[in-house]
Amino acid sequence: TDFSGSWRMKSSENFEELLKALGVNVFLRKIAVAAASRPSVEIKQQGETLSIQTSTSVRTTHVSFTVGQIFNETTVDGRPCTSFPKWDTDRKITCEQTLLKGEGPQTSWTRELNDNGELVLTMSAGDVICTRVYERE
Ligand code: R12
Repeated sequence: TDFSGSWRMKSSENFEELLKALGVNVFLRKIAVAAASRPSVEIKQQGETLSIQTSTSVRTTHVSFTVGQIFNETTVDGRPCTSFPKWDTDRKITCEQTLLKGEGPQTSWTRELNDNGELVLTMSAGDVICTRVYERE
């Protein structure tokens, strides 16, 4: 599996509900939802190591990790966490997050290359699941 490439989002479900579940206030939610409607995602993969840059007008994140190894990132609402990415199948990575401090719902994400060559990102907070589908640019 090679996630490498430039990706454009084609659909998003439940992103605002996800932020709500994380306790993000309505003001920041509206700004985040607007910004996150047109993200640009750049992935570089070499073997089991991925580098993912996600850019929006209000926030750009960059993570680099090796599947099977714990790394530091932030939750989608910006709280520092440790993350443990694993292969779920040979085309899907599941990553459980643990907050460094404070309380909050359990969060995780998954990234999968589906049969149509699309990248499917899910982000969960408690029982709320946001699904975002990307196609190659
Ligand atoms: C908060 C502050 C900001 C945001 C939130 C809380 C905005 C977050 C954004 C996230 C985008 C995620 C994407 C994910 C993906 C684009 C814009 C929520 C700036 O306190 O598709 O991979 C300051």
